Amino acid sequence: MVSRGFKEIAQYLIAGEVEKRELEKVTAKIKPGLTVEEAYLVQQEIVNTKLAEGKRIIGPKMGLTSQAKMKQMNVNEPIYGYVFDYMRIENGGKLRMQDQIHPKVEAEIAFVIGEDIIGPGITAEEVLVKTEFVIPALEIIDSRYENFNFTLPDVIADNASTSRVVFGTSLKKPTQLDLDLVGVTLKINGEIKELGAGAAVLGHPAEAIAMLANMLSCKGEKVRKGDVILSGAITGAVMIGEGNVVTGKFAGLGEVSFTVTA
Ligand code: OOG
Ligand code: MG
Repeated sequence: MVSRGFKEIAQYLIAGEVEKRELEKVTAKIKPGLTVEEAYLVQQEIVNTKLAEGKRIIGPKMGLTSQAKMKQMNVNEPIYGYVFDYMRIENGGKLRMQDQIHPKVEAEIAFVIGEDIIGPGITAEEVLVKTEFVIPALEIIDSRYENFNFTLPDVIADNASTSRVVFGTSLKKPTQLDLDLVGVTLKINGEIKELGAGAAVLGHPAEAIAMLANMLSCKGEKVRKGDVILSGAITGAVMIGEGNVVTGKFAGLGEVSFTVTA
């Protein structure tokens, strides 16, 4: 066991992503005592590296915001990470297995932010006022860790398993529907694998964005006008593989889909 700095841990994780290779957990291989605060510093190094490579942030994202996800991953706190432009797949497009390690899909409601949201003390109501549109989304997560097995600091350091995202094309004002009551089905090859409602995410998906604004405020950051933000999976994530046609259907928000190829 060698003690290494946050930059080196970030490089270790980026190598897993780029080389599509499963890694041993950071807390097992490099730094057993990694704290949550340190893990966010590792994540920041990953973000800085990607920005220096010319990649652009679409928005921060929230994860582990539903009981279904927290139970599935055995981690009991919401986290955030960052989604970049190179991760985006067009609606109806293709996810290539060769770009992934062991991908899973999640159905989420995304928020298109119309005005900066600066914590602390932000409420879901304020988020809804400052949200321009809500859109349906499918997130593809691809933990760099063996068997998607991690602790809270490990998954934070790994940019919250973020890998790809597909946004739907329908834009709804958040006042046009009750986001907590939006029913969602997640189908693979026409078969329902998971289903739920927006309320699974902290009672209301806007709560996740409020929590994000409040978490970001601890380091002097904010939710920004123009950010497109995933509020977290409504149901458990589902393993996907070559040949799968994945469809998320959201009541009042429309459909999102993609196909998995070799
Ligand atoms: C961490 C990412 C969780 C969500 O929506 O809950 C996430 C993981 O489960 O690997 O993106
Ligand atoms: Mg997610």
